[in-house]
Amino acid sequence: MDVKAAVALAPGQPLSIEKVQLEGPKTGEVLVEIKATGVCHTDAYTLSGKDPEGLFPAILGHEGAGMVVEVGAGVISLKPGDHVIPLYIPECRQCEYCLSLKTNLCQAVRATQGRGLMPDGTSRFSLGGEKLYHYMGTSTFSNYTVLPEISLAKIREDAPFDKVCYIGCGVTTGIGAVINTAKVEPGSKVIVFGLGGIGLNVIQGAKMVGADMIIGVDINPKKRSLAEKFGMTHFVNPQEVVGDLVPYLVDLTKGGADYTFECIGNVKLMRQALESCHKGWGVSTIIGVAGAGEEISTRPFQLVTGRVWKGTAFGGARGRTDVPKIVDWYMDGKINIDDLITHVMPLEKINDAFELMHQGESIRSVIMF
Ligand code: NAD
Ligand code: AHE
Ligand code: ZN
Repeated sequence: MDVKAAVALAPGQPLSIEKVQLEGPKTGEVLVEIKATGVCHTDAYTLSGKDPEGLFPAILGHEGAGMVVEVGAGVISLKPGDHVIPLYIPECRQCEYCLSLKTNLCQAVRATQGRGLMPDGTSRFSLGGEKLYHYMGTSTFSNYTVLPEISLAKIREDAPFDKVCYIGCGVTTGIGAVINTAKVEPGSKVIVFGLGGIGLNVIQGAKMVGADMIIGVDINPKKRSLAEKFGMTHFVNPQEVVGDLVPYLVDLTKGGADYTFECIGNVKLMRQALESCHKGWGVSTIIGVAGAGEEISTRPFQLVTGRVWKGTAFGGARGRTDVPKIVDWYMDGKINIDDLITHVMPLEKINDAFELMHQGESIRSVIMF
């Protein structure tokens, strides 16, 4: 079938709106009509050419919501009409990783997904006869896409697509990092580096679990008021700090934070986030994605003296199990998504969403099909 998609033809170039050809679902696959998709910083990262797994031409997008149109042979958990959120980390419930219950990093389709292909090693998308790569197993910048059954979370039908699409990445990543990965306790002191679409959800999660002090660090002062609305108690602009940021934060927290989160993708700030942690027990969680070839460093003494460095993908969430619950939280008013969606636009305007992100003007832009 012909579908409408924003195609990343080459790194660093604007997306191109094209009529693309999409093959139907094969065994174990599902055709989904995407109703809405968020634009995450990771899409911009891959488009920039800094992602070692970035392939071109491709259809990016990994923060969608939509409806099942058709299922391939052998699909048992979904049927046409079901509402779904695509998962860039699937949950097969059968692989060594899923069965370990120690990680959410299901590996069932990871190898082919990382090569921009469906599990059988082929692509369903093409443009004028030329193969297009899938992206993160989701390719939500298309009004129709094909995914493995295990890469779809079935959600309730009264949840609005234009809001819950954000649960497909940013909301779950931020809140999940607090609850599943760091396991922040009530009364904690927390520092969040980066107050964008992820960092504000970390703040929302920290507030939910009862953190006392929630410090937000960002070079953009325009992020302050929304962060305060979500529970930030102190704002620090590194450009206004006299001297080094780390001793300033250690002083502000009277010895260091119990938990810090890096939500930018900057390896220098990852180090500062670790070193702002409390001696003996502080835990720093890396969420931000750094460019190809970049490395983190610190003095090993930071770890010897009890600080812990962690990382998280999709907030440690097991998608098919946890995403429907997070949709319920939203529908029950336990979490705020609406105030984080600052811009809504049609697919034709998707390059504006990237521009707004780069200008620091948006938290989340949502594309509605
Ligand atoms: P965003 O662009 O919305 O937010 C980034 C924020 O960082 C902005 O507010 C910006 O002003 C701030 N910032 C930039 N440079 C800074 C500096 N030097 N000091 C302080 N603040 C600075 O991005 P986002 O969508 O929130 O994504 C954040 C990061 O998280 C990205 O690297 C993204 O790829 C990554 N991410 C990771 C996961 C995961 O599963 N690990 C999931 C989603 C996103
Ligand atoms: N492809 C990159 C890494 C990108 C990355 O870290 N992706 C995160 C999700 S970011 C969502 O906005 C993730 O889930 N990683 C786990 C995985 O298996 O991909 C690289 O460096 O190669
Ligand atoms: Zn994302």
